[in-house]
Amino acid sequence: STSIEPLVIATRSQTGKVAIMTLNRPKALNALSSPLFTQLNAALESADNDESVRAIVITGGDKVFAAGADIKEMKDITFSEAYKNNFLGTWSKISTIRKPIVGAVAGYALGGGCELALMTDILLCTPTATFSQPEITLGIIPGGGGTQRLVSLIGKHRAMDMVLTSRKVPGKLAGEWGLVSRVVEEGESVVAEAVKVAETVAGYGAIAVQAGKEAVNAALDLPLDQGLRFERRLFQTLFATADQKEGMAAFGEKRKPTWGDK
Ligand code: CO8
Repeated sequence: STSIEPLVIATRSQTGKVAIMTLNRPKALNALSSPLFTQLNAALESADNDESVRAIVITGGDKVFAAGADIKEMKDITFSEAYKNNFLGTWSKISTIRKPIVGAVAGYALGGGCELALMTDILLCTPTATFSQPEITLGIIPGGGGTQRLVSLIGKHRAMDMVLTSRKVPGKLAGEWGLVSRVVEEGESVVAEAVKVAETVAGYGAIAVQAGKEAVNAALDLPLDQGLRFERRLFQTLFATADQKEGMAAFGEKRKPTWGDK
């Protein structure tokens, strides 16, 4: 067939509330090429702007997440090209998405693959997944936020161990370290579990979900006093929403709330 396979397959969960994005370069272990990221960014942007989507899952499927940036594409890039074209500059678009993103990692999450996983909001993996930053073995360092995000997640010494020795961290250990939110049972589909988690979030009011994501992310940027003030202001703001009135009324009336996202 001459049809061109998409590098990112966008589907929906059964309820239609969760947009599922599956990296699709199986022959290259989902190596993250520029065209792949262009497609991922476009899919993310369209999901973020689509009212029917309430949560997003990013996965490579139940075999491999991503074996890193595409080394074959990168190997001959010069400094001037990288600088002029802002190489990797657009790869962090995912961190500007307002809707919650659940990552599902099975198999390799290496280099940029590990960093892409770290950019999600809730992260699930299998016990035998492999997280690693092997950039040092290629004469480079992580370029997609790995050095910064790992420190806040697992602390300086473990981050240094990963970045400077290319240590492979199995999913089970990643769970113990707090690199991921949840480790699924051996044999369970991490994609199916991630969709379940995304459906849970998708069942809540979209405004409170967006505010929760925004507030938690602020903790990474702000000193504690400013972060607390930001959280309190957002919290107070939610009393202007119909969803707050509905949520609390439903509690009193012992019924399920109906969110209007208003
Ligand atoms: N880039 C390009 N091609 C790749 C990559 C990659 N990162 N990883 C695997 N492939 C290709 C292989 O070349 C091979 O292709 P071919 O059949 O044409 O030779 C195919 O995928 C299958 O791979 P292997 O035959 O090597 O499979 P194995 O099971 O023997 O080994 C490994 C699997 C261990 C994962 C091995 O492929 C490997 O070490 N890959 C490279 C891992 C790596 O170093 N990743 C880091 C890349 S640098 C990086 O990510 C910089 C981050 C930049 C920031 C990104 C922001 C989000």
